Amino acid sequence: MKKVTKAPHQKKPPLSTAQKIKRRNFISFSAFFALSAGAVTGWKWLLDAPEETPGITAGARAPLRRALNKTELFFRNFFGNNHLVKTYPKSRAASQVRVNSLIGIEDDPNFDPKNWVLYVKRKNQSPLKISLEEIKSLPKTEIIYDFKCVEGWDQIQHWAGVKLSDLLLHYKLDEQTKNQYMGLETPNGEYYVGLEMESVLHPQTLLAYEMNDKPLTLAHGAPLRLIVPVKYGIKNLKRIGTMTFSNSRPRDYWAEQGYDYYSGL
Ligand SMILES: Nc1nc2c(c(=O)[nH]1)N[C@H]1C(S)=C(S)[C@@H](COP(=O)(O)O)O[C@H]1N2
Ligand SMILES: [Mo]
Repeated sequence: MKKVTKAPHQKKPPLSTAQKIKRRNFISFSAFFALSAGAVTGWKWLLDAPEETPGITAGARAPLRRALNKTELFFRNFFGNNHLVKTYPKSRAASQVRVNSLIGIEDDPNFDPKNWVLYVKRKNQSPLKISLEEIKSLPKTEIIYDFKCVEGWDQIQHWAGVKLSDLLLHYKLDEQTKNQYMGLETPNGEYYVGLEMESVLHPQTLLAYEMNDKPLTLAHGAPLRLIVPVKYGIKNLKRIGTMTFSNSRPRDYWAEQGYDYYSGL
């Protein structure tokens, strides 16, 4: 009789299905126990972690609070004043700038830009009257960005003027900026917009008196128009006559027609 000997190089027989299941179960359970141990250790670490100063954050554990703070910071940076609209080199700016609509401009034939002043209405005080010369004496800021209209067109445009926040600071209107909203209207009151203070104070928001390094044309809002890059065109009021402050939403021409009041980008 021949002796049957296993050759030393012979492969192990393949695992049966039952063996495979056993082995998988073993691996799964080992992993489960290892992860559980890790989770318990992590949980204990969290419980033993110092509490945040009570009263400020309702006693959340410091590591959790740190995560929350990071999240909040992310959203504030994203939606707040540190989120800047993309800008372009001057060479990209359109030379033929589109004129879109002229409500409050074409229907005011007696308007004389030479007699123009900006009226700033203040609670319990007489309105401030600011001339274009005074506005031009403040630091000039320019921006080249993609202007977007809700009607579906956009164009890279170049505007210059005074930062709205600079003007508010210069005329010591900080008390007024504690209000939630600013309202802006044409001198004849036929076009009007409302803006939340966050967009008003945004570092790219301008009161513009120049386009492509030249004084504004009447069709583009001379002598002074709003450029608020975080908003659609409808909020960029041309020919500003009056400025108001309030804690309730100021009237807004297109919001009254059913457009989004915020109209942000
Ligand atoms: N006074 C006034 N401002 C206005 C408008 C308007 O009709 N009247 N139209 C708005 C809209 S819808 C857009 S898209 C922009 C267009 O500005 P532009 O004509 O300089 O391109 O102005 C905004 N400001
Ligand atoms: Mo628009």
